[in-house]
Amino acid sequence: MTPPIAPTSGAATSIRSIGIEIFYFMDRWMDDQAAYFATAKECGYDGVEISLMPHVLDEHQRILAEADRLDLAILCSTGLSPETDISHPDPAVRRAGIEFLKRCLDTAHQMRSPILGGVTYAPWFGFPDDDLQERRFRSAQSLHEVAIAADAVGVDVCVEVLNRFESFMFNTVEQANDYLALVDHPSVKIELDTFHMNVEESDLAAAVRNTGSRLGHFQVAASNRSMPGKGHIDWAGLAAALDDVRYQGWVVVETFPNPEVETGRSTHAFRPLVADLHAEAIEAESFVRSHFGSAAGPAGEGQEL
Ligand code: LER
Repeated sequence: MTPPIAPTSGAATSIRSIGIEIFYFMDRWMDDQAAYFATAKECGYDGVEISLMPHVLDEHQRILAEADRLDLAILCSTGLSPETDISHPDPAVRRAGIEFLKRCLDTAHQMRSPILGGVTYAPWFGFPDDDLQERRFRSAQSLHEVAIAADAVGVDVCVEVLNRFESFMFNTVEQANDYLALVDHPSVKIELDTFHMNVEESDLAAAVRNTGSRLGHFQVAASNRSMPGKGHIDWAGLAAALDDVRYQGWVVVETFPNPEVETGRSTHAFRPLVADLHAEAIEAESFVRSHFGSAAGPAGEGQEL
């Protein structure tokens, strides 16, 4: 599942794998994620990004077996609850969060995922009214301990940069770089998503370059969270920036397109973002593979992670 590294001489390209976040196909967060793997495979994807919610940890072997049956790779993400908030002032809550993330890392390792991505630093949509800088310090300190466990199992922890309406922790690459400096461990990387970047960054390609070798995961959606290829993002410019930072990880389509169901409603889709779920997943796979599926780069130089 690791994409090949460029050979050692001459102009070179390596292949990037293309995935889809499985919630795209799902109505409710608690539905069985594995039930949609066959559809993702039919749409042409190399892998599926899943969320390691607590009940998923308990049944990860069944989920992995279904992915293996379909020859699909798995990428793991997760999220924290108010009870597992690693930025919380109460050390017992932070401890619960650190132990939860360590369990997710073990599971990600067993599922052969190179990353544990998502909102791994505080609860998604959590906006506390106490000192936010203290929250950032505590979160980074907790994540340092998690990173040591990540290193031991060879999985990178990625922190997703979200827009201001979904997290306070960091909303730009510049802020995420500052947070990573506080964490101070090479097993923690940055996850970027073109939808969030479009809200917060002045120049998306420059933001990718500013992430550099810290880029650990890349998600794509249009500027208005319809499918990649629509909207006004400069896809060719982003592809060039990924090449410049020698990104060799996955490129994953992520959107929650249906306003009639829980996954869409809770991510603020109040109008349909796709007309035909299946057909647009196929179109997006082809668009993303043609733009991002191969990484041009100086020969012999893999990504420095
Ligand atoms: C939500 O906007 C999002 O981007 C997810 O990846 C959060 O887990």
